[in-house]
Amino acid sequence: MNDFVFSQSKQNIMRIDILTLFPEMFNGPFSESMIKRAVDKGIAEIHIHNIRDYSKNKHKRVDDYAYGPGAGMVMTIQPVADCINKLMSERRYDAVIYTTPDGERLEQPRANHLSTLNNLIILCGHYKGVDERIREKYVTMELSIGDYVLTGGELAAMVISDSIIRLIPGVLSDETSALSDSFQNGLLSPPVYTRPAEYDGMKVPDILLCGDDKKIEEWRLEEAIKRTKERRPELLDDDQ
Ligand code: 6GU
Repeated sequence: MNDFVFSQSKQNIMRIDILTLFPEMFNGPFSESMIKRAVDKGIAEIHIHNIRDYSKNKHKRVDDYAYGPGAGMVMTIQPVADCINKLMSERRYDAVIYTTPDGERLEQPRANHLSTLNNLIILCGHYKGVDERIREKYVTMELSIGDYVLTGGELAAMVISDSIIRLIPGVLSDETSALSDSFQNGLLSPPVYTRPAEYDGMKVPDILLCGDDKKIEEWRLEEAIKRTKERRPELLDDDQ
């Protein structure tokens, strides 16, 4: 087995095991930026498992024709079950997530909840999906990242992992910044500006230069509400 491991430390940290047919896809995104920092700091561990390594088929096959008429390949049970069983014999998992367009849509409250857990498995769907019996026996949560179809569940697994890991305390340099994200208060974010105060005739709103933090916070909230009304009015309809 040549599973890749993105990790530094072993203690009391978020562990995500990702089962995929395309392990190389994870090298770039998980070796950069925020996720890399979380791994380097020992806050998160990400283990990528190549499902093909677990195949007992002599050609290392991991898929087969769907029963019934029509085209389409289905991920077979054996390699996926063997990989999940091995992991489950080593530690307790809080959730086994399957990425699929027919899953529940990932939204901020779900990411918040997942970020409080310790051990997660993410199974990346491919082809026409995995044999239904894997879903029945092992999967506890089926997630989609939106109403469009991707080639496979890998990009979705990266999106899910990123949305979770950035919320773990100590990952973002300014811990409060995750709390002021769009969606955390049910609103989109207000506009932001940095120096210079004037560029090519375009000015920063005067209020941001007034020095009164309370006034600026009020302005930001107004702008956030205005932006949410204009762009995503349905966010304001809900319970708040
Ligand atoms: Cl989780 N998988 C695939 N293949 N497509 C998707 C998706 C997942 N979420 C949105 N589109």
